[in-house]
Amino acid sequence: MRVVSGATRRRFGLLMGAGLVAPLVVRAHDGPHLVEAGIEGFAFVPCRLEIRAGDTVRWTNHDIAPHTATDKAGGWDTGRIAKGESSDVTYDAPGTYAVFCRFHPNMIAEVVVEPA
Ligand SMILES: [Cu+2]
Repeated sequence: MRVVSGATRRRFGLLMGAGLVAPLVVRAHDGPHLVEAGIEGFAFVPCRLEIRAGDTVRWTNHDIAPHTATDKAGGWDTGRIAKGESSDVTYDAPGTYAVFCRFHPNMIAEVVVEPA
């Protein structure tokens, strides 16, 4: 898994102002995508992502507290994501990943990676 930490999420205010929330992703086979996933109110929003192999998820923390998005099986980890920052993870291997926050283990989500 490729991880790029610390990318600043400059459009955060704009997107929140427009009231946009990262949707559940359902789409056809049309190449790799960048999928937005939020962390807010000590929760992953949405708490379930359905993507294709090769897609990248941009995990963005909208909380004041730092969070992580971490594979329960240990395969990948965003590392610490500060307020307003993002970490990109590219998912190459199909499978279902149980996700939690290392700082707040009660925060859980699921990433389902379908074959490309
Ligand atoms: Cu957390």
